[in-house]
Amino acid sequence: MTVEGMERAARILAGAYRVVVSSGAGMSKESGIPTFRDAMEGLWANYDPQELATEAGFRADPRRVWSWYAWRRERIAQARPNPGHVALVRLAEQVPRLTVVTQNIDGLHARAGSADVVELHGNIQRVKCLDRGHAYEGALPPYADEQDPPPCPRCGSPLRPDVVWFGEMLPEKAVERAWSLAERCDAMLLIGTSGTVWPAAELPLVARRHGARVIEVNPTPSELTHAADVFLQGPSGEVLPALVEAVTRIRSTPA
Ligand code: BV8
Repeated sequence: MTVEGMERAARILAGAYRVVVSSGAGMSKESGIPTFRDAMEGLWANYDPQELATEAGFRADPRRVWSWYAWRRERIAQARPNPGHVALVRLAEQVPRLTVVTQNIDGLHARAGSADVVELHGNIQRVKCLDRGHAYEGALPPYADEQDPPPCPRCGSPLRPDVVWFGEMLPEKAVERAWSLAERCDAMLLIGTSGTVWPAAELPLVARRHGARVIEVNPTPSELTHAADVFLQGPSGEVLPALVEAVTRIRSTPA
């Protein structure tokens, strides 16, 4: 990450009215949550997330998929927002409008204090039933630690995590809001995503097409780096605090 790159990125953000952050699993890596592309750890080393995170995978082996999510929920419960999440809360105090659009289901942006978060792929702390979509917010029903997916209290069909599985449509309202913000923003801050999962990967391309400047933060180039005006190479937990400090300095210096 060069000093010039950081300065350029800070100037873009300091001059922006509407900023959209688009975050992926890399944002939560420094909170101890493995990304999808990390070799799946321990118990899950030999399972493919793209097989488990599907309705077919759930119907084929409900206990295995329910346990995978219970294991992930447990890891997320022990995780804390990292300095990258906190830096985005600080950034929202520096720019007039900032919305976080995330592919992550861990809820860490909200837990860090981000007030305006769009969850494109749902949230692991919510469950819904397989047949009717009856949703249950917040603390899981008392049987959450059961091995098998519990029955929906209203219709009896198995409960499943309220997340978007591969092959499933994204929540309509989240898509509408995210794409409309991407079309209208002055700058998009793209953080910790490989850009391999669609349609979320399209967001920076939409923003760019509508004249926004795109800044990417990632330790390695992604499939979207070609669309970035500035690429800040490094972990978000280190880059974002430095970036927001530079934005704050520029915005507090009289023009
Ligand atoms: C759909 C919830 C309509 C579940 C997830 C074109 C258009 C539309 C669909 C498709 C399409 N092409 C293909 C598809 C199908 C599919 C898809 O994209 N497949 C991929 C694999 C090719 N898309 C879908 O199925 C979507 N549905 O479009 O519906 C439809 C319906 C039927 C048929 C066609 C279309 C639904 C996709 C949502 C799936 N659900 N999550 C769960 O979590 O269990 S996806 C899940 O994986 C995450 O949410 C996230 O989106 C994705 C992981 O990606 P990343 O976040 O980018 O993370 P990744 O591990 O890949 O990379 C980590 C990055 O972090 C790396 O770049 C790394 O360098 C960086 N990093 C590492 N350390 C750090 C760091 N960065 C910063 N700091 C660090 N310290």
